[in-house]
Amino acid sequence: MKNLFSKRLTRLTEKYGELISMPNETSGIGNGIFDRYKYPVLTAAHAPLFWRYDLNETSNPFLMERFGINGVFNAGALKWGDKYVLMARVEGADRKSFFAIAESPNGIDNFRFWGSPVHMPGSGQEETNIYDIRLTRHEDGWVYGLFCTEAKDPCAPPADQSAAIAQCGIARTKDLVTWERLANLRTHSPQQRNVVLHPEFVDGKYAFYTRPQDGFINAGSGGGVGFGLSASITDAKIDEETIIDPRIYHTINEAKNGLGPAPLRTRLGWLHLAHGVRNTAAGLRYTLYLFMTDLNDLTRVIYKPGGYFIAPRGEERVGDVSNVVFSNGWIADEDGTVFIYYASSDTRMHVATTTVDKLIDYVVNTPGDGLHSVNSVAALQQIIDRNKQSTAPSPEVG
Ligand code: M1P
Repeated sequence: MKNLFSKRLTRLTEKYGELISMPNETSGIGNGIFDRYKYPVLTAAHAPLFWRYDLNETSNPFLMERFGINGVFNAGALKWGDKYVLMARVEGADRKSFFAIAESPNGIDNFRFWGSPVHMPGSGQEETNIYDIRLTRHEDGWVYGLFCTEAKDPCAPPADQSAAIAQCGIARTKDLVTWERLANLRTHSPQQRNVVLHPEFVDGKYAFYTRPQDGFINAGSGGGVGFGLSASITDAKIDEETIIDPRIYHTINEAKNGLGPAPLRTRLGWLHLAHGVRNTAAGLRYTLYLFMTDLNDLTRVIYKPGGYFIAPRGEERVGDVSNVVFSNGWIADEDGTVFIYYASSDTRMHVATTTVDKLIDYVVNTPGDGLHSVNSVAALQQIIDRNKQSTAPSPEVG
């Protein structure tokens, strides 16, 4: 038995060490807008062995996994000193999610989880599950985490064991270890998910991006990404939500949408990353898109490229909830590099890299969605015609 335990432990330790120190590299030639990477940056297998296994031979002679991890995805992100930090949604085999922090020296590989998961205090209200944190370094000096807090719908009939209510939980920290839980956000919408705190005060108030929704899954009359102000953060309440990025028929976000991470301030405007959802015969398809709002009027969209920015590709398309990419974390470095952390199919985390300048070029110069095929053809023809007139040598332009 001793042989079995120690052999297995040696093998597990070797494999784990190889995984967490594996270098990452860009994959393919890319589209000029961003680079994808060959390997995911965080997976269930990155969870430390000392979380998953009882490493005592007496109590676990077969060295069995005692706490299964199902997925690591939908991570908030922050530069912390010189480290790239992800606050991931870790989902156990029991389907409960919790948060855990992993850090990397370079943002693209060698992510290692901190010793223990985050012990997020409760809100005093019924709370079954917490997930999808957005981290905001606010100008008031705190780091805030806004996340979805979910509980069983108390009005659901006993036969319905899946009806749930989603609300926005709020917590703040100075060290990413100790979190102070604040009251959940109150709005007039029956449910909220994908709520994000803006990093700056607006008219002396805390500004929130929201996603009002009628039901747990369906946005219903919740018309898209909303915006609202609250005088208080310790007891946040939004009286008026303005929809700034509506759902639109026959686009990538016709079923629903939601903001990703907190927006980045650029010289031209606030850069936003969001997810859009459409229905297909195979189920919902989640893609990521970008838009930019005015620096002074945060409710005014000034640029919005048509279509998606990142869509699930290759193995990203398959997982627990297939055909999904989702992002709630990005990091802009001082040299202008942007690390976009996105999850695929509610299973694993990836990184894509680009620069602020490239993203600005993308939002300004990519044709908007003309909403009809005829307009798409016109936009395409414009590019073809410009290329025909161009003096640059281009043998393929007929
Ligand atoms: O399963 C895809 C995503 O579904 C939800 O996002 P949304 O509220 O926009 O539909 C969330 O549960 C999210 O965690 C999940 O990745």
